[in-house]
Amino acid sequence: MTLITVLGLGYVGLPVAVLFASSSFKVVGVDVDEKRVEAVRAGTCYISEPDLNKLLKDAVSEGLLIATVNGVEAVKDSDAVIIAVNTPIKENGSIDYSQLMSALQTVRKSLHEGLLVVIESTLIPGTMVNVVKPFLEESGLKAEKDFYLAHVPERIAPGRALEELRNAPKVIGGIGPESSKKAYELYSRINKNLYVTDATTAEFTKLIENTFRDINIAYANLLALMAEKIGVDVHEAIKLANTHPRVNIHLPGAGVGGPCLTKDPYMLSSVAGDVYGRELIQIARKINDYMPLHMVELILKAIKEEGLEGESVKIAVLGTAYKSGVNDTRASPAEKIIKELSKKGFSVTAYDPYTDETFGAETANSLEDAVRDADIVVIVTDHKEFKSADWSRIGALMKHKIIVDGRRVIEPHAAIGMGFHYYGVGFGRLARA
Ligand code: SAJ
Repeated sequence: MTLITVLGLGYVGLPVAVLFASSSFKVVGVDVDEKRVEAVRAGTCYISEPDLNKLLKDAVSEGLLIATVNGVEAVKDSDAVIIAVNTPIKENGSIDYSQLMSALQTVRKSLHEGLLVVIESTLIPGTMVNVVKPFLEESGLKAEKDFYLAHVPERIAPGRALEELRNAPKVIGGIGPESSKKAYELYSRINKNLYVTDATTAEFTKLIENTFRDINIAYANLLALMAEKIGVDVHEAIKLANTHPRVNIHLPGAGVGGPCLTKDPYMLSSVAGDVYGRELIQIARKINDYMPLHMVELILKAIKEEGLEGESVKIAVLGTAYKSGVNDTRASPAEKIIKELSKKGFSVTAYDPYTDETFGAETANSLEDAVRDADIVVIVTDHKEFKSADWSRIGALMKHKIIVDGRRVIEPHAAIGMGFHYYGVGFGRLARA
């Protein structure tokens, strides 16, 4: 039976480990965090993903998935090792490879003939060839000859991990043809939709996907800011523009969060050197990073126009997760919005049906609790629970019926029809009339 070690049991590593274990592999999950290891051993899932809980429980009870903090021992007996650790961005904008290097150190200590080493973590183009390969070859073993090395970048969107691991196309970037072949064989057991290339192209591919999305969202956000100036409704304009068969403008909003789109464009631009036009990537990031502050501007505008200045304004923030349907709050626009509002001395309450994180705001236990006596409701995340909420009841609970909608959760004219004063990203004044 093929034995796989997965290094890093986070948002990517845990679903990967569980899926391989439920596809009849024997999997050892390794994490430096003992709490995670204990949780997996107990069959408890600490990540909210559809079906993951049950598959994990089954895999553990069948003995197909075990967990340990001892990576060196685990790799010793393995046929393949998959590295799924974080490669986060540092304060100064550079990429922190410390977790990756420590995982590679673990692998190098137990590197042996025939081992396939796969890295799913996101990498700066050139890392596999210039960093990973020489580092592992210091063991005396040669890649492509004694062991195999491939980059198989993770592509899963939180909230759809298992489904995407099984069905979303996956790029296999071997350091050479033998490595690609071995990685292809392994991944074809869980996913039939595989595309083979070289390691550097795979690294580049991963980054250009997320940067494409970030730039597209930035364009939508820029249009939203312009629409507010011109007075039109950006959502209506985008809908109309998208009727063109070759146009697909993304959605503007309260900001771009999550661990990927906020980081990968920086990783990509780090290899741009002096290429003409490289600023495109950075300016898109800047626009998207500005959107939470624009939300605060809209809130201040509402306070002024509604004559609430000088009063102790109570604001209810709906949604702290970085996107709809997940409990993940990493780099969520809500953090910036809440901190900025609290700094200004407003009384801020936050509610999210998926997470308890409130970034220092007062915690509400229900939507009703959050909006009761509030002057302004601020919608940051487009959770389905907010879309289907009874907005006339919400209005009845509020002190002032003012909405600042960052995600077009409510149709503005429906809200206005219910007596709300509606402010929204990209919703211009003429559109209101
Ligand atoms: N957002 C907008 N407007 C849009 C779409 C999204 O403002 O039109 C916002 C969301 O609200 C969220 C942020 O962007 O705050 C990011 O959400 P997302 O759904 O675009 O992406 P992620 O970060 O959850 O996952 C992305 C995915 N990449 C692409 O779609 C190209 C996923 O497939 C990757 O695996 C993941 O990054 C990753 O781990 O790299």
